[in-house]
Amino acid sequence: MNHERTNVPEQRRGFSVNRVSPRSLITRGASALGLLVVLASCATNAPQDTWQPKGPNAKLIDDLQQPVFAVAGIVGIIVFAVIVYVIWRYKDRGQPIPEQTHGKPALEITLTVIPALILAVVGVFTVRAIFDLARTDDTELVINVTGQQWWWEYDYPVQNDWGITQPIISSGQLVMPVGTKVLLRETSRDVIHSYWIPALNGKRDAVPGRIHTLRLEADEPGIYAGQCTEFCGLSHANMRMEAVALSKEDFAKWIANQQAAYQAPAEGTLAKEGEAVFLNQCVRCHQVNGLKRPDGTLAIAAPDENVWSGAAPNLSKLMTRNTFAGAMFDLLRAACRDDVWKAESAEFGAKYLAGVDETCLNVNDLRAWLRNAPAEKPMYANPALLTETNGKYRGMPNLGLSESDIDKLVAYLLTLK
Ligand code: HEC
Ligand SMILES: [Cu+2]
Repeated sequence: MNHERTNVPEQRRGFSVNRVSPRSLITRGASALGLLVVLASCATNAPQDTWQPKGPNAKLIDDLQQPVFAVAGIVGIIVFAVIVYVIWRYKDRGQPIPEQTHGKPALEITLTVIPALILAVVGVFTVRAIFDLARTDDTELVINVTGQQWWWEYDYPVQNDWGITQPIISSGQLVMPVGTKVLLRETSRDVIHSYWIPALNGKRDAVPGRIHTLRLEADEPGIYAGQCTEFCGLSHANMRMEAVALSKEDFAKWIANQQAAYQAPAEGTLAKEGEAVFLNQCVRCHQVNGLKRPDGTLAIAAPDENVWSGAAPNLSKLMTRNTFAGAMFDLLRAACRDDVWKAESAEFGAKYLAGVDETCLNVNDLRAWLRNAPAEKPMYANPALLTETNGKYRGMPNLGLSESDIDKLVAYLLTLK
């Protein structure tokens, strides 16, 4: 039975054969661009690649996502192939409308049961993985992790088995032993953040007033990069972190050093002058354990009176880490940093534990930070707030230091290791 639209497809066919329509040009351009974008994502050295698990927790997730991705991919290809076939096979060529029927119970039931079965199987394995990832009873080491705008603080509570006899507070790099079930206890001091080291596990939100746990375990010594994955304000993109896995022996050395007593710089050195500047300018926010005032009293930082989140990084062992300001900047110059990052796992620990010295210090970025931190890391969308602080800052303020004070401070900071 013919109907009135019979001649329309003829016209369309003629049109598309004779010349390329602007619309199909756009389609082709968009597909080419899409392909380019997809290809651009094929990096061989991508430290945050979720397809390269480096520990049992991430492996558990990967073992789930590989087969599911394959099954979903096959189903997807079949569905697309059928759609393309149906579009081509039944396209309007002016043929009569076929006999109209309603329903096909056998087919409908089959097409409901097959996906339900696939999802049920995927579901069983997923639920099992969720429970395995939520285990806390086999924990061997606990590290408290606190997010704030825009850096992470690590606090190692006393654990005699690991030689941690006094709490260790650090930032930027989470140092952990390999082959150990580490449990992070996460919280936040301001807004919601999310902790994510793709090579070691999935994400876990850090929420104010709550403690969320996240298992981490690394198979090999090395540095595993990550970043905050819950939008948390202006410098969200600059809130990075690195997990550093050390052999158990190297971890013990790291622990011992973190608890080692403060070494005041020798009298008459530039570093000693830097210590005095530090006492004047910095100690109201930054704790350096064991640092004493000229009158012999311990200098205790009061970040809660000066910073909105109530905390600033503990700088006691600053030069034992490779990064600063939420792992946004390297403390090591590029060549020295490459040397650590690309070290064979057997040599990695010794290189990492060497810390930062004068020749390897990324002095430019550190000086720029001390000169004017908010210019290096955006802290306020509204610059007016930089001066109108109510006595409290969001991040590190611009302290208007002189270049000679910065010289002294850099010399002093280099002794903190
Ligand atoms: C009003 C409080 C405040 C004062 C005063 C202050 N800072 Fe900071 N500082 C911070 C905060 C907050 C951060 C974390 C900022 C970030 O990472 O976004 C920080 C970060 C740093 C870092 C990076 C540490 C790390 O591990 O990431 C260094 C180094 C530093 N400050 C040195 C100094 C020095 C030296 C002085 C004195 C000249 C000083 N700060 C004064 C609040 C302060
Ligand atoms: Cu964040």
